[in-house]
Amino acid sequence: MKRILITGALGQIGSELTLKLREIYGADQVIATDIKKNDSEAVVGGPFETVDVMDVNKLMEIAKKYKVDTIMHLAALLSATAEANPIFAWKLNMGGLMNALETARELKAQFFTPSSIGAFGPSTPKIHTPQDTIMRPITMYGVNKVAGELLADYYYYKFGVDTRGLRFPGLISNVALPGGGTTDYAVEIYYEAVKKGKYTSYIAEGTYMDMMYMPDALRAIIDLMEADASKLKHRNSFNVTAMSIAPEDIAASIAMLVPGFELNYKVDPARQRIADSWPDSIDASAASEEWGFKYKYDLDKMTKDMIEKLRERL
Ligand code: VAH
Repeated sequence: MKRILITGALGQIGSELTLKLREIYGADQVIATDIKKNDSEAVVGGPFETVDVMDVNKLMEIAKKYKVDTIMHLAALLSATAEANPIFAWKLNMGGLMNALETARELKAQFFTPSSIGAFGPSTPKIHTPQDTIMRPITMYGVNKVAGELLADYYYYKFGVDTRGLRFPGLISNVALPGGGTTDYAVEIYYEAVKKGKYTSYIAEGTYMDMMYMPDALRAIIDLMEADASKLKHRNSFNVTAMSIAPEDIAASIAMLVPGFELNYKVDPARQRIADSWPDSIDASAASEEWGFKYKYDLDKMTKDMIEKLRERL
C-alpha cells in the first residue's frame, strides 16, 4: 500500500499534488509536510506535519512515524528567489535534497523530486531541446537542478533507491500562486485578467518558454511514479512540456474570453536574463516513449479552465 510523504506540500505543486494523491490513494496515505502550516485543504484534509527539510532528524522521525514507502520532495527555492539569495539557495536546495534522499535510502522508499527547464543554459540547443544534451546553466537554481539530477541518479546507481524526476516547464495553476519563479508571470496574467482586464508583464514580448497546466503536471508525476521500472532508460530527469509560448500568446488566448484585455510590458532585467538562458521549446519524446507521457491541455483549453475557475473564485 502506498504511503507517501510530501515535502513542500503547501507550495504551488504540493498544494494540488497532495489533494490529488489523497483522492487516488486515500487521505490517510498521504502525509503533507511543510515548514509552516496554514488552513488549506492540504493541511486539514489529511495528516500534516511541520517539517523543515534542513532538519534531517525531524524528516527521518516523521517518515518512520508514518512508515512511508514513497517520498516526493518538492521543498525548494525557485529560480528568481534563488538568484537573489544564491548561498542560501544552495544550502536549502541541495541540503534539503540530500536529507530527503538519505531518508528515502534509510526507509527503502521510492523517491520523486522535480527538475526544471532551468537545468539548461545558454549553450544548450534552444529549440526542441533533447533529453540528453549540454547542461551549463548560469543560475544558482539551474546549478541546483543539474546537481540534483546527478545526485538522484547517484542514489539509484549506488544505493538502489528508486529515484525518478521530471524537468518541469513553467507550471500554471489556479490553486496556489507560485513563489519566486521566473515563469510566475504566466500565472499572474490570468489573475490580473480576471481582476483588472489588463496585465504588465515583466518578461519581454517574444520570450518563448515551455509551459504546462498543473493537472497535466500532476498526471505526469503519478504516471512516472507508477511506470514499470524496467522500461525506464532515464530517471532524473525526463523533459516534459505541453506548449512553448510567449506573453503575447497567452494574452491573445485570454482576449478571446476577456474582451479588451490589455497586455503591457515592464521588463525585469533579472528575470529576463534567467528566461533568456532557458530553452524556447524542449523535446519530451523520451518521456512519451519510456512511460507514455501525454498532456491534455493546450493553451486555449488551459485559458478556458483558468478563467472559469478564477471567475468563480475571485
Ligand atoms: C521557476 N516555475 O520559474 C519555476 C520553474 C521552469 C520554471 O522551474 O523558477
